[in-house]
Amino acid sequence: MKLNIGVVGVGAIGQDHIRRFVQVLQNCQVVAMSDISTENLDKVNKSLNLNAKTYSDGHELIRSKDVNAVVITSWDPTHEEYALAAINEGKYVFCEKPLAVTAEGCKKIIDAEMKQGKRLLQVGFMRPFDTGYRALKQVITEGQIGRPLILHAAHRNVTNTYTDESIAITNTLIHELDVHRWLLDDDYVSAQVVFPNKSSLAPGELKDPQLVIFKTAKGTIINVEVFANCQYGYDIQCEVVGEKGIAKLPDPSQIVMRKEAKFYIDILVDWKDRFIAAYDVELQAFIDNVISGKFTQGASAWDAYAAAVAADTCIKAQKSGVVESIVMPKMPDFYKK
Ligand code: ISE
Repeated sequence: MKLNIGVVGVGAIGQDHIRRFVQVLQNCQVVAMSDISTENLDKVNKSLNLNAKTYSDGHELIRSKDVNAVVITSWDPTHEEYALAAINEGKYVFCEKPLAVTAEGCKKIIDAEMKQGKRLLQVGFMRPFDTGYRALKQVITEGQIGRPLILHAAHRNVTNTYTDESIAITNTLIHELDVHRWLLDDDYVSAQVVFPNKSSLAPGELKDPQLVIFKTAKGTIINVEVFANCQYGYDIQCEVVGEKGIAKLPDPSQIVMRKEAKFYIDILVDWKDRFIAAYDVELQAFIDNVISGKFTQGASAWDAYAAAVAADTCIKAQKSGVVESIVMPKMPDFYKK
């Protein structure tokens, strides 16, 4: 079986995923694409030698009989409406993160999926497919460092156009909210946000960086530095301090250079390159999930909801400055793997 994919939104990540479907992944073809820019659509068709049908309206693509799986890579605030529309059509969906920008939005998608009576949707959290994060999880799960006590993490982007600190939560920190929960097999119980001096290189009034501190149900303390305009590179760090030792996420392997009296390793700048292999595995997993009829791999709408509940609380904590409780509802059996 070949999956007939329609892609909603052909911005940076949309184009990158289309390239994967066309050149890297098995058992799929891109039959349709939508975007507000017809110029972008034509460019993608041409550059990949594709002949996908183009739409200016994502909803029209979703209704098309030719499409059996919808891949949503549009602007974050539009994910919810497209995911809901696709599920209500009974179509399979791969939705980039965030599934919705609020927990309430994610909950609507959960209700719609449960109403269809079977899993239809996978969310684009790719880090659990990264070999580095997988190795780190294995070390923790095998008890090699003992009980995790503290997790230190950083999510740094070169620059960003965010104008509001809350977007650094829903668009950026959302990855850590998902991956740390998966890594520690735990849930969050509280969050606090602390702002150091604002970087003078961050645009306008944006308070950047920010430090987000969580406590988990099992008692681990997590701190994540979110720095949207760090200038020097795209840098993802994660270090788990356990009772018996420390385990650290490996940096991407790069050539080590000795040159002109310096010893150095390049740092990536484009976030799409940092997890390039993980994106491939994640999207092949989606195709395999659909073909096998069993969503055994990848993040579910419930995982996205759990991350969004924590994200909502972080945004509240940005404003209040105090420790805010996170109350996670119980996962329905429907989402148990
Ligand atoms: C971007 O949207 C992503 O998804 C990247 O993975 C993330 O690291 C980056 O901060 C986001 O802007």
